[in-house]
Amino acid sequence: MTNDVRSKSMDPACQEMLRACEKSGLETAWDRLEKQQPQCGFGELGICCRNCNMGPCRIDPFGEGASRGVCGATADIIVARNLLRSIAAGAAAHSDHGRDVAHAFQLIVEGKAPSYCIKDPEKLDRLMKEYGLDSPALLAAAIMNEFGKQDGPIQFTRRVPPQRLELWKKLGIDPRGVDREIVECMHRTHIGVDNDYVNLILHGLRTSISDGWGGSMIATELQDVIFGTPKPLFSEANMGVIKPDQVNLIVHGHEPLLSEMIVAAASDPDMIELARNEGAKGINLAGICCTANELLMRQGVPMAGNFLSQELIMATGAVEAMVVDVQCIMPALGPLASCFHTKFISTSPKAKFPGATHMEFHEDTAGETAKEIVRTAIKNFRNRDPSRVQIPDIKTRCMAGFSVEAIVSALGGSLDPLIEAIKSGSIRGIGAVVGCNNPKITQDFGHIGMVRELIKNNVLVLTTGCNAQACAKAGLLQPEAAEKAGDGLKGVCQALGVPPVLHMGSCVDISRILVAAAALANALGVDISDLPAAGAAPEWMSEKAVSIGAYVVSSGVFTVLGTVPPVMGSKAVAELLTSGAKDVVGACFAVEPDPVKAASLMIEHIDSQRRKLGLA
Ligand code: XCC
Ligand code: SF4
Repeated sequence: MTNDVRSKSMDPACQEMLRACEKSGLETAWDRLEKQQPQCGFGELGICCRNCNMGPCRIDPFGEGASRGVCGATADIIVARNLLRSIAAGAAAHSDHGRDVAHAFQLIVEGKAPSYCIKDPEKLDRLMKEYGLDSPALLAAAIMNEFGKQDGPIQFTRRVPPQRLELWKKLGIDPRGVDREIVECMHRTHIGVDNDYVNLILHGLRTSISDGWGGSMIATELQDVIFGTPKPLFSEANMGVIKPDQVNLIVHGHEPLLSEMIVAAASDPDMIELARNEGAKGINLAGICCTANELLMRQGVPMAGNFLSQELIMATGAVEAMVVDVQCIMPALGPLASCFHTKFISTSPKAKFPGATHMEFHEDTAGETAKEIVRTAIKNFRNRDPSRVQIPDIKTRCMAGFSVEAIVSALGGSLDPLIEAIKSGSIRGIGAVVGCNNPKITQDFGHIGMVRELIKNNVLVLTTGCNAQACAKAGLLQPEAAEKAGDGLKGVCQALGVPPVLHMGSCVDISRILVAAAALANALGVDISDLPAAGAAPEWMSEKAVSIGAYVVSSGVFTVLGTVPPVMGSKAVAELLTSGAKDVVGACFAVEPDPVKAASLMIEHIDSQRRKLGLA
């Protein structure tokens, strides 16, 4: 059985909890994946269609049965349409998050969200200047307007190098507002509309750009304005951050609008007093998924784990409340919470769960709701059954907070030292490694295998999302991890006192990586596609990751995927994504489940880019 647990996760804390779950008969995602075997082959290949009620239709991948749906759609059409719908869903998730932040920003500016304030007025000024506006109210209105903009362009897309913008315009993929692009995805994939796979995919790229350089970037920028732009700081990661003698409140999901308020409420002296009266030593807050990343980056709140850790964290029996908002929250948490004293609390009107207590969160009453939630957790402390508590004593120190602004200031005020290090070859190139966990891959194995290989080969790694948490747990976010890097990268990291893997935030903060790439390309006078850089999502699973992959490639960055996307049922679409796209947007995808081989692909690409730039 030990072996089995090792094949599920390489995180020792998760392994311990997997064993505990097995012993007490608690079901996890890994068990459910097993029960799904064999998974639907048509679905895996992307060749089933339910877009109208003449169907469902499916194409025979062996060429012996049906080669067209009832309407005549081929595998190429069906695969491309399905891909477009995934991009639409992913872009919608990120951008709806961005919209919520923009809406909160508007309320703050209007004085209608008293629990919030503006923590980074300098960034606010920079944004007003970028928009050519002279008041926060006008900026708020202009940004709200971006989402539904009918004719484009959206302001932040103007951050790309001029070559890239020209290319997007030439291809007709310089996006309009993300809402319009998403609606058009749904329209085009309706029966009998767009049936040209190239045309479909081009619109997918356009939609994804309106996410990366639109909705997601708006989320990042305004979150920085409201909650502060991250600066380097230290914290801890993994389940050992859960404290046996305190009220443990775990925040999970994505939007800091809620979780920042909970941080504030949990440090309120009245609340701490209340916790003491209930027999606890204090209130302990920790995060999961991107909520964890957001709170770590700005507040140094420790991270309990990444996506596949969520059930195992609840299974420690030491969680008084798990508070969630949106995205990547398993509905399995409801039934699991009922096996313990844990209160599973949903907060978003958009996301309710069976077995959850709903405590709805609104900007104007945010502070009060947060206190109510914290109080609920505290009151639940007495219900904890100590005989059922098992907390793996495993945690790792980590350094985070690397916003672009923080990186520039660590470099002494400009990107020049980084450019020099790249030119001299001490830094061979940049690898952006991001994305989820997926039980189809041993948890964190894809992330860690790849990142270790990259830094060993002097590739500076930028990370966000669940990859960042995997790296944190594995000790790769400590300055001492420079020891594991090649000599060149090691020297640079040691001189600056930073780790070889820079944590840039949550998944919407991949926009920070885009901004950094654009700034580097602009400084070198080249396009993003000319940079010695590559991206990867070794364990991706969500539709958001599909949109991310699409906008990263559209921006000109070669990207390796560790789990196979459901496009293999169409040779034409697979070929377009893994090679043809290179001639269109100057970058393409590769699929490579082996993390070390995938890292080699990235390094090969970086080396060939270096040669093209005339660098040794
Ligand atoms: Fe979700 Fe953002 Fe994926 Fe992690 S990396 S599983 S999307 S939390 Ni975004
Ligand atoms: Fe079948 Fe075409 Fe309808 Fe899809 S749109 S379900 S392929 S008939």
